[in-house]
Parts: sequence; C-alpha cells; structure tokens
Amino acid sequence: MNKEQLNKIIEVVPSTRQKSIQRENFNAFIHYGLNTFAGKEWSDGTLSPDIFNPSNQDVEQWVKVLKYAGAKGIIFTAKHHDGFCMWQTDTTEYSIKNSPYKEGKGDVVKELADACKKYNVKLGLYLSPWDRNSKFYGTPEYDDYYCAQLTELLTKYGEIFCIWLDGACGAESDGKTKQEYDFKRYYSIIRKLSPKTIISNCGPDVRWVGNENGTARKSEWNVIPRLITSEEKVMASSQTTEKQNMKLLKEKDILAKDIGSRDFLSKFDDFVWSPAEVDVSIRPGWFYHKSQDSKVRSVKNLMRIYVNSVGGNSLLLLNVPPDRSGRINDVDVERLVKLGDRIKSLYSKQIFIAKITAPEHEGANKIRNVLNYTYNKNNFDATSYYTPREESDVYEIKLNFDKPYKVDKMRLVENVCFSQRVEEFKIYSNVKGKKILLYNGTTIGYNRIAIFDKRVITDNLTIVINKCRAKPYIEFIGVYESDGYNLKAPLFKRLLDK
Ligand code: FUL
Repeated sequence: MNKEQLNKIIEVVPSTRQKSIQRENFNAFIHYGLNTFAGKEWSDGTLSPDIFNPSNQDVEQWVKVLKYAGAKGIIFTAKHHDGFCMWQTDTTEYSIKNSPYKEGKGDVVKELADACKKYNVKLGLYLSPWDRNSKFYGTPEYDDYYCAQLTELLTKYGEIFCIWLDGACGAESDGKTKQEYDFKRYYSIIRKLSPKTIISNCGPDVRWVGNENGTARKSEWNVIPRLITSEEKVMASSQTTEKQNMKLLKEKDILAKDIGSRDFLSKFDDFVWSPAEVDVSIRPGWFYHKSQDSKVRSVKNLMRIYVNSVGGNSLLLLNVPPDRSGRINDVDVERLVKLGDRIKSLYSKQIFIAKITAPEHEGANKIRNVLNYTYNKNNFDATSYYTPREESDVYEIKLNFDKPYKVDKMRLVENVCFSQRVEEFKIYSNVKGKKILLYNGTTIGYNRIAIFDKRVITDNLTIVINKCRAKPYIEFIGVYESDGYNLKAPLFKRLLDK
C-alpha cells in the first residue's frame, strides 16, 4: 500500500459520539419481557400480556448491581421481536398497559430511566425492527409505526444514550413478507430528536463484532471499508431462525478474520470509523431461564471477556437478564459484584514511572504527556498526547521505575483523534542484562490491555512500535503490578490467538 493510500486511511477519525462510547466502553444489556415469563428466547407475538406480572420488581437493584460491576450504561429491551412494548405506548395495545403489572399502569422504561438518573448511569434502548405482533409489519405503514415508537421513546424518558437496532429477522420463516425497513428514516428521526444518541448494530455508529460468545479479534481495527457496515450486510449476517440465534450464542469461529489490515483495506477506497461491540450474555440465553441458574458465567470467564473486548479496542455489552420476580438473580449478582472488584483490582497498583524517554517530539507533545490519562466526560475531544517529530521505521519508548516491581500488564491508548495507526508493537524488559520479550502485540486503538506472557520483577520496560501507518500518537501508557490473578490461562490465550 502506498503512502497516499495510507494517508487516506488515517484521515478517517471517530465522531464525538463514537469517542464517547469508546471511552465509556462497558455497558450492560437487559433482556426482559414476556419471554421471561414464558421461558422463551423468541416468542411469536401471540403470548398474552397477562403473563407479565413480576412479584417483586426492583429496577434500582439492576442499576446498582450493574454499576458496581463497572457498566457505564444499560441498554434495555423496550421491545423484542415479539412486539410487546414495555412502556406506556399509544402505538399498540400489545403492551404493558394491558398486563396485570401495577394494574396496567406500569412502565418499565420509565422506572429504569428514573433509576438510571438517580444512580448516574446512562440509559439506552433496544427497539427490535422485526415485530411479530404488529399488523403493519411487512407494509410501508410499519415504518410510520416504528418511527412513532422511536419518537415516544426519545421524547418521554430523558436522555437516551443509545438506540440498538437488531438485524435479526425471521419473518420469512414465519411465512410473512420481510419488511424493507427505511433505516435512513429511522436514523434521521434519532439524529433529529437526540443528536448525541449512538445508533448501534444496524446503524452508523457501532458495529456488531460478528458473534455472541464474547470474542473480539486479536487485531481489532476501527477503520474499515464502508461497504461492510451497510445495513444490508449487517442484516444478511444476522439470525433468521431461533436455532441460529442459539447457535450464535455458542459458536466461536464465525468472525471474518480480518477486516481492517493494510492488505485487506488495499482492495477498497471508501472507509469509515466503526468501533466493534462484543455483545454477550452472562447466561446461555438472552432471557432468564431458571434451568440456567447453574450455567452463569464464572468470574474468571467474565474477566477474560472484559480484557479481550474492552482491552482489545472493542466495546463490551454484557447481558444480564432479570428473573421472574423482576430482580437480577442472586447467582448473577454474586458474579457481577466479583467482576466489579476484579476490574478495579486490575488497575489498582499502577506503577510510578520515574523516567520516560522517546524520540524527539514537538514542543507541546512531550512524552511525559502519556503518563496522565485525560478523561473529560464533557469534552471527549480534549486529550493530550505524545508524537515524535519525525516519521521513522521503528519507534522506541523506554520506561524506568523507581525500583523493581512484579509487573504483568500495561495499558496503552492511541489518541484516536488522529485515527488508529499502530499495527505492531512489542514490549521488552532488560532483566539482569538479558532482553526478555514480554508481549508481542498488534493493534492498540482506543484501548489495549497488554497482559504479559510472563510476570517479571523489573525496574524497566521498552515499547518498540515496529509497524505503524504513520507516526504514532500515543495518549496514555500505564504499567501495573500484578494483582495476583492469572489472565494468561489457556482459554484466554486461545481467545487472543483468534
Ligand atoms: C439477536 C436476537 O435475536 C436475540 O434474541 C438478542 O436480542 C440478541 C441481542 O440479538 O439478534
């Protein structure tokens, strides 16, 4: 690939919306509705609203637990494929207003919006385009119906940080006409009513990683060919039957291996910024089933998913389904509390970097800038960084600590305002005169948690960036002492090798 092509690629940068979600990269998903009470994953839009009657619903419990686990936002199924609306809607009778819950006066979206506000957690909504109940489905009127639902949700419940548009559609298997959704119209309504809202999955802001088992690619790129993000492509790779839905939750190998390397991009000439999102459930299903209480993911497994996704330049969307009482089950609560503790402990022992050196830099872009992670919730563009003055084949950054520490990981962040550039890097340490390779990495992007191949006791590390699309812009480097947990277990390695 020549310099001109590379320059074209590094001109592609995230929108402010995309920067915000890449900073606040761990969100929770909640699947809850008639399916919870019928023991189903997909229901066909004929279940009676009578069955929605949680005995002890407590949405504040959802928010508190998920916030403790580390989630910055919660995306709730306002309407799943069955078409049942979990809010007081004027668009259909198939809604919570015809259920016994609070004698038809209940509104789970409202309850959740209030709880999120109280605990300072963002609220996002999943509104399934595929609707198995609506009489309009399959006709042009359905777009009006869908847009009216979007309008209610975006105007009555305060700020909605994300609308999650699912590509799954089994209309043809139902023997019905498949709706030609007017996605452009949906986007323009969302943009008009709520310009900051992120449109995920079948939308322009966030891309589905391509599986639902918690795996991101080893090298996850943000700049990809525009073609790959078209709604048609997303829908074509989404589920069309319930069997496929269950298969996706388990399968490991459906990722297109490479959609962002230089070689791959050289076949295209139109690119977009498109962060990957890893959506995965804490349980085998998306909805709660009592029979799965013994199959809740272990803390170790959740932690690996976290490091692999959030630490691999992707977003994590972790689904936690409330049970029939209307609460997150004790089994899941226990895992989530421990997950929150483990995430905090991962970063708890940051090592003081006494000295840092790197190739010459412009006046303001000093190497010491990388020692402070600049996080400003109100201005995601305000970041400082280091960049060398000259282009070169290899860039070296040397770190020295005040004394030896037992080190096992490093966190690196590229300043994505300058796109994503690093393609290969290595981390070494000089221990007793011997140069030891600790990490052999590829992409960095907005976040890389580099778990070393071995823990070492050392007072120095060297980062060597040996392949880069143009000179690097590094925003943050943090080095951490081991917290005693081994994240380099065989399964984790397998996930990373993908
Ligand atoms: C899929 C749906 O079919 C599942 O039920 C679930 O909502 C998942 C997040 O997306 O496409």
